[in-house]
Amino acid sequence: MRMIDPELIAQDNLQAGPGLEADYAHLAAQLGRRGTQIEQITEAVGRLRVGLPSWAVGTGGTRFGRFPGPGEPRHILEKLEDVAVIHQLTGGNPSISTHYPWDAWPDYREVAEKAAGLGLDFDAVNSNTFQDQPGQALSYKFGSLSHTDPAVRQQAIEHNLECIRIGQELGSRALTVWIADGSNYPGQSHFARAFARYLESLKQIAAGLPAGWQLFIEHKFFEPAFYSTVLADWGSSYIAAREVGEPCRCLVDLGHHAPSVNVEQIVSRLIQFGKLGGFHFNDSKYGDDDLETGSLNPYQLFLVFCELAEAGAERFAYMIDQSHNITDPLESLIFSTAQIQRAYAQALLVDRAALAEAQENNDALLATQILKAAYQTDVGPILATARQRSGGAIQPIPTYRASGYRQQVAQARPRDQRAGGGTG
Ligand code: AFD
Ligand code: MN
Ligand code: MN
Repeated sequence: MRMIDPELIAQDNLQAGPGLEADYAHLAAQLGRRGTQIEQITEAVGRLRVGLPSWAVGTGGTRFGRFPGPGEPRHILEKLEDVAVIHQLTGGNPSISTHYPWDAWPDYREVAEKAAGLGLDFDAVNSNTFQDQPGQALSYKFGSLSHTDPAVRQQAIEHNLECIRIGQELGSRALTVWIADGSNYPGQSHFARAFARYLESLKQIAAGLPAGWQLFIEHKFFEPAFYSTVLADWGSSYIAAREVGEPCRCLVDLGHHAPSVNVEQIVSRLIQFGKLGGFHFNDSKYGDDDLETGSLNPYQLFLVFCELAEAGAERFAYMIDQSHNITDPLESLIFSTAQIQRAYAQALLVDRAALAEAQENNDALLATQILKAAYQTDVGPILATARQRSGGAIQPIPTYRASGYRQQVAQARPRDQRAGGGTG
């Protein structure tokens, strides 16, 4: 089933097609002179899968408030529809990452069937032990997997095992665990004991993973714990992934580092020692701002992709994790997907042999110029061509606006005040 009339996309593409063909041919000639075959880049961009989180299609918010937009999805089935719209336009977002209990549903076969009908599959399932749910026996106020009370830890472990069971029904192949555990005051928590308890819990979750599944752990240096967090940084994450063993890998959420931290070097380290699992993409100026990927620091994103492209980018899991507080979330996700594809295409343009030589010769300026030459190439025609070939739109945001989808769902989905979105 197609959410947007394919005829509308075809019509829009017909209009934009001739201009794109001319731009693509020009870029192909330009890259050819540099010894790069444009088709290889276009195909690689077309193969990149960028997962979308179920929580990003609703309006996000901050602890000061939330300003819901019209036609927000009220449950998982409607979230699937929104993701299908994005994928139809971009051709690059074939999977959705669900979060429990936010996406709880009485019959997961129905969810799986709906997704299959829309041409979507399921990315990692996410557990939630950072909020208390109505009727929950024990509170996570003072932590979950690292809690001092073994009964609370057990409850959190069981929730994660339940997420795995749901994921099996949906066809997911990974569980992502982000915990809010930490402390707000010096002395509140014993660093080593809390970390040991976390590791013990994580091992029990890993023991419940079906064959072929991965366990992704997501570090974050602050918030909602404002003095320390149990899994604060990539070092702790690496140690945890190593302790837990093969199925466990580190997930890098770009916003989970202090400003100015060299994230691309972290990515390199995790790749070098076999523990990079994947990404939560977003952008930030101050903290875990969850802004659109590439909206502030596109060069950092490019540098991250330089590390990935060298290692073979298709080995890792990519997802967007953003909070759209004042925009139409679908537009933000389309925009962000293109930013990710752009960074990847640019990274594939880096003249690796020349770079290696410059590095060997300690030619600092030449080395950095080689990166800039790739970064400053406008790869827009490659992205648009990859989209068009996948049945998507050459200009996805104008086509989305012209489709009237937002107006339709505003009618069809009367506002439910309880429905949330974003993670704040
Ligand atoms: C929070 C965390 C983290 C996580 C998300 C969903 O900061 O980014 O991925 O919740 O669990 O935003
Ligand atoms: Mn995240
Ligand atoms: Mn976050």
